[in-house]
Amino acid sequence: MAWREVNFDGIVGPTHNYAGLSYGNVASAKHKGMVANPREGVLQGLEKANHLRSLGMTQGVLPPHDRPHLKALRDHGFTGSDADMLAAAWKANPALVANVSSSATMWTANAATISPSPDTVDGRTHFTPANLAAMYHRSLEAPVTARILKVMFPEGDRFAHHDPLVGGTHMGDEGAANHSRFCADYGAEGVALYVYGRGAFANAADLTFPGRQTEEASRAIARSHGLKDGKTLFVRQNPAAINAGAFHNDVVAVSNRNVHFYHEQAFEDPDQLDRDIQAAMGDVAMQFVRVTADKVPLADAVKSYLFNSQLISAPSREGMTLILPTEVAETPSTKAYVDELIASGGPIRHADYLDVRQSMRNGGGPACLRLRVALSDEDQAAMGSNSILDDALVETLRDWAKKHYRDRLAVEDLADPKLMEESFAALDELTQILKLGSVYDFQR
Ligand code: SUG
Repeated sequence: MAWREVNFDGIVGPTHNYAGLSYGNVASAKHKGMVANPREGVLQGLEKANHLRSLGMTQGVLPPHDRPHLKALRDHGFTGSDADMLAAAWKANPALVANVSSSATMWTANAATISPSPDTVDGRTHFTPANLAAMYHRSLEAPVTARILKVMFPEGDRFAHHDPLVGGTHMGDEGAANHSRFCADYGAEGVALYVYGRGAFANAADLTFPGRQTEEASRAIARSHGLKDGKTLFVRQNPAAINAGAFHNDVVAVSNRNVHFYHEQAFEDPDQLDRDIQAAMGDVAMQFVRVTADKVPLADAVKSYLFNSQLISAPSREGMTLILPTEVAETPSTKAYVDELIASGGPIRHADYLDVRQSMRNGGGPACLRLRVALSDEDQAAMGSNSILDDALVETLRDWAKKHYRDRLAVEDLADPKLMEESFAALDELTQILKLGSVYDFQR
């Protein structure tokens, strides 16, 4: 039985904009008010996904969500037609409209936490959509994410779905962005590392920015997924990293199979963590690629998103490949580091730089844009929907994006009822292309 890691990239939505909504995410704050180009954003994302496919990876997509999210406006007491509600909400509270219009669902590393079947006691792959409780605009995502995942991975003897955690920010959960899985191969039993920002009931006085993920949330997910004894680790993110703008652990660390690539300031005691991971892995030798601050200062890591790269085992290449944002090539310390890393003959042999600037300006690099799922041939055959890319689907999605997306979107445009109509028309067509059924509220 063959196994692979499938990356499901979030398609950038038609309302992609820069409203500066995420406190603690320095890129989002820095680009607040800038004019966005949703069409360029969606095409950059598809280009990245297609690049992975060209390397022999199996590549899927996840759709954007319905924005503006009219259900949220109704929950705020707005009534009448869709256009009436949008107009009244914009008049009453433009920031609310910006929040319910965000295209943040593109960052699918935050969609869910997934434990593949080799790691679970019942031998099923478990999914928990992230509640994203820390940020209002993202807290709207979980119900639709849950519906989409259930269509793509039907509940049954292969796939098991859990409800998003309840408990508000005390049980704040940001999904796979704070979860790493180490293994010899994707189909072998793995070790899950959960990284949290704070304890749910502790006073994290050392944080200036929000610690979005709590330890209790991480432990609840590991428990409900039925992970095997001795195969889970929980560690706190270094508060210095959060305060420097690493609002998710995947801004300072990334893993693939037996390789952990991370900044030395990602964790308070990296030596201890290396030992703990190695002990849990048993006979499988880990390779730790620790980047020191004298080579790459933490600020450069956060600015360039060096660690928000995708670390992949491409079937067409010897050794692992880093899929990096072009910002890494433009930052002298990170460019020099990557050149040295590739020349060193270690496990990471290739560096591919891709332009995902539309997403990067909101703090979303290559790794934020994808949700990883380890799947066997049989798992893949059991999937629902038409969400795995082939030549035809890539072409269809490019044409679809060019037909529906604007090339200019300022925050004020979010008040435009025509944008809402365009967005819903695009998404309605997309659910047909991806064979997802009626997953959006406006279709129900
Ligand atoms: O949650 N940005 C996202 C970026 C998520 C990146 N994901 C990972 N690191 N895995 C966030 O902060 C900004 C939206 C705005 O400002 O309009 C935003 O939501």
